[in-house]
Amino acid sequence: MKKTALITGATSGIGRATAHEFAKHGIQLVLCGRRQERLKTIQKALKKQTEVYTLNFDVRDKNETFKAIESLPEDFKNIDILINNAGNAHGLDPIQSGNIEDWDAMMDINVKGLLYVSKAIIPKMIERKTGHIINIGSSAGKEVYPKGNVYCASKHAVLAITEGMRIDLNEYGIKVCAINPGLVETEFSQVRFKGDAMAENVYKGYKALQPQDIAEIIYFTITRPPHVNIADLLVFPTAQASSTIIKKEF
Ligand code: NDP
Ligand code: 8X3
Repeated sequence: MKKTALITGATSGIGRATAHEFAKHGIQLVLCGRRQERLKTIQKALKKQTEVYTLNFDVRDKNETFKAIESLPEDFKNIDILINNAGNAHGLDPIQSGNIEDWDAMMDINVKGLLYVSKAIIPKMIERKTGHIINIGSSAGKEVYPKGNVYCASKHAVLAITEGMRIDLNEYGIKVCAINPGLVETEFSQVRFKGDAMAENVYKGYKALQPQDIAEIIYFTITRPPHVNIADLLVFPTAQASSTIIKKEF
């Protein structure tokens, strides 16, 4: 039977590439994001390959999040695969000069938003005693780097939540996994640096991971046999050895 996947942050980067990868394999999709026009464009591009339903909401707003997920039509209500991907870094500042609005955005989107979406979807997975949750963490969830303070904290929280989910959902046969990329060339740095030209330098001088690389890893993860759960996966570009050690060639 056709599986249904819900992907948050499907309008860009890793989420959008995952939508394309899943569509290629005939997985039915619920695509989420705030940018409605982009959702519609992606839906149109994928409709020959699979059924696509779009949900337009901000994960920071818990009422909007629950309302959107509750509004899913019958054919899309049973989510087999949840990709908790929506998130971003906002700013790169020492803790003493960090912007409180940036801190709020990162904790509200990366941590609380992921919790709200999960809370809306897990009960049906429990009822059906099946499901696969993939949380997109980060190498920043495994180590803290200079000026990364709150973003790193939000991704450390994603890893703690992933472990907690895996423990609590174990008895229901639900698989839970964290995929933790290093540097991936997406709109991530444009968001972090608020459109500043600095964003362009982040991926210069080496080959960063591409969104498609992560999408393929996600697809591999969800296609393991029923007894295999990839629980936690760290992936760097070859040029990257840690958050701060990157071999650049200029
Ligand atoms: P992008 O900026 O390209 O994509 C971010 C996605 O998140 C967009 O689709 C955006 O959609 C969505 N999003 C952001 N804020 C909200 C919100 N408030 N409500 C709903 N959706 C939201 O970045 P990436 O693809 O790189 O990021 C995806 C995930 O991967 C994030 O969790 C990020 O932390 C993580 N990651 C990224 C890495 C990188 O180097 N790029 C490395 C490690 C992890 P819209 O604006 O339409 O709402
Ligand atoms: C995104 C990767 O190194 O910018 O999570 O934090 S990094």
